Amino acid sequence: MLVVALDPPVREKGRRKTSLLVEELDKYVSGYKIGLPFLIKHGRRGIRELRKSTEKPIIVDLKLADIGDVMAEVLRHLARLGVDAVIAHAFTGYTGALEDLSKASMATGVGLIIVVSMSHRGSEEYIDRHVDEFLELAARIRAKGVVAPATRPRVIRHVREVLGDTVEIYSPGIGIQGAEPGSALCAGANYEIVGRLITRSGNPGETARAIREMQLERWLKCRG
Ligand code: O7E
Repeated sequence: MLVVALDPPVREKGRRKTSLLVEELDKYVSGYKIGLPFLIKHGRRGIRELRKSTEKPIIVDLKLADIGDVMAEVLRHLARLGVDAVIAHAFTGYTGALEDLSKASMATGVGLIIVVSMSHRGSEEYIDRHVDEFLELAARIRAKGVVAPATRPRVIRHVREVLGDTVEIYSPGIGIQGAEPGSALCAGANYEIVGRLITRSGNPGETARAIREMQLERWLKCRG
């Protein structure tokens, strides 16, 4: 239900702190998402340390958008580091891009999560006009999940309607970006991705616990 985005916390100093943070968070979360800020700061060693610190899924958010061979190579590297899933854009299309990524995913066991809409306002200017095409692509390559914004629950509802229960929905935009914990789950998401609300808080473990409680409360209310 709760995936923590480990973009470098403001107060974090050095690698060791990631494992301490994970120790605090682990019992409340379903997994971790790391992206370019984490990778630039901590590199492969950081991924290895994170892998050692938790058995929960690790999602690497590279928002891949390249030719197929390059993306497949990236996936093979990530598989060796024990990563569970990677995030890719859909606009590259199938032939020569997502097709190869999908084959690499099946060969390595690293799942694919495809961006079909984003949480910022500018997503409406371009990305959102193609949601249905992106959903078709996600189904075609047997993606494990898609990204849809907590900031626009109607998009989540649409995605759930089109894809049914076959694909997981990951929703960022909770907290600092304005959406309330539990709101994306009520719209049909499986996971809410939360970053700064947790990583910038004085007590990340307690904040994660409180967010889980808010998620559950809201979920119970919206399910009647
Ligand atoms: O606003 P925060 O601090 O809770 O962080 C949100 C995280 O979700 C951050 O890591 C950012 O990269 C990611 N994100 C969005 O904020 N909006 C999007 O549309 C997509 C993502 C994202 O993670 O995409 C892959 C899931």
